[in-house]
Amino acid sequence: MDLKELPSNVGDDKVSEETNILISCLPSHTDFQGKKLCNYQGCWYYYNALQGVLNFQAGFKPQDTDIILASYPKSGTTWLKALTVALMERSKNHSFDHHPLLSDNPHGIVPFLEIDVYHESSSPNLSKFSSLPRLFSTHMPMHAMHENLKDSPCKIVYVCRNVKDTLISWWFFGSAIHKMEPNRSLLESTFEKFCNGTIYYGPIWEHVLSYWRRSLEDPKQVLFMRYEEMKEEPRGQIKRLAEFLGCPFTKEEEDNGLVDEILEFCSLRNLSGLEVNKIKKFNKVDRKNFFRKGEVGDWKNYLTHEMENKLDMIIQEKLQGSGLKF
Ligand code: PAP
Repeated sequence: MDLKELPSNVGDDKVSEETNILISCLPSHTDFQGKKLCNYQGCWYYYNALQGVLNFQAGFKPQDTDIILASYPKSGTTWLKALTVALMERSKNHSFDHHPLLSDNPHGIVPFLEIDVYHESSSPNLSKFSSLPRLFSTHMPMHAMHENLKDSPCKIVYVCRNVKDTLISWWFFGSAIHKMEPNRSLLESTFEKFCNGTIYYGPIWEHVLSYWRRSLEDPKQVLFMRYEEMKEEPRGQIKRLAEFLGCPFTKEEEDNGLVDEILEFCSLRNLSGLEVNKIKKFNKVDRKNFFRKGEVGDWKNYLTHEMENKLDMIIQEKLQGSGLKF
């Protein structure tokens, strides 16, 4: 497939001379289509994404009120973004009639630091983030942001998802953006790469653990959320999110049913049905591809027992002693 049709972070045409020199010293790998990845600070990036990470690390200065929504890809990012936007906007948009989520995709409203904002420059124009708090997102692991954030009280919300469902979601998404049928051969290669960690933003265990540990060290800075808990008890989880963000629901809002209204507005069914999420592209990806089934346990329909056992063993080994379980 022509690289021009793929998201630009997947390519290698935005890389500076200096970054090329760095890359030549880093461990490297290729994905199933031969696109190049390199390992920087323990995480695998496509070359353009690495350039974005380096630009971010060189230029990002947090403000105290910044909010960063973080995730491993396919873990519930779109949902978390929509919920956060709806929570922050609720004082302005009581009726949901002129809501920002009606005119843009959650990814357009809450851009990725390394993939969008700092993609091409370490000093981007941040004027569109003039209203506070500034809302950003990232798929970088926590340690990639450590130096930039170490003296900042800014808040980070991390959403984590069952590894097996994340893998299946990734397989479907990867197939869709490459305009392929989600076939077994691609599932098997995605599975292998998940297992050995050589996948974009992988290894997933290091990613999740980086935020898990930080959330234990400083629960005021990092809120660790789980996709499965958001599905199981959405009301409790959205209230937890609102409290962490410093905008808890008032009794009046609760009595007026606002919690349920926001949940319904941000539901997969509602968001995927909005015209704005059906027609346009985000970073060359059809917006509709960010919405699929949104189920817990969909992996059972696709992974063999052998795959399940292998992943379980790896998960157990990697998370041992961390207190985190899947
Ligand atoms: P991204 O990393 O590319 O942004 P992300 O949003 O993290 O993707 O994950 C996509 C998954 O979230 C999809 O899961 P599935 O493939 O298992 O179905 C998608 O369906 C699901 N998702 C998107 N929006 C919502 C939502 N509003 N509620 C619940 N799940 C959602």
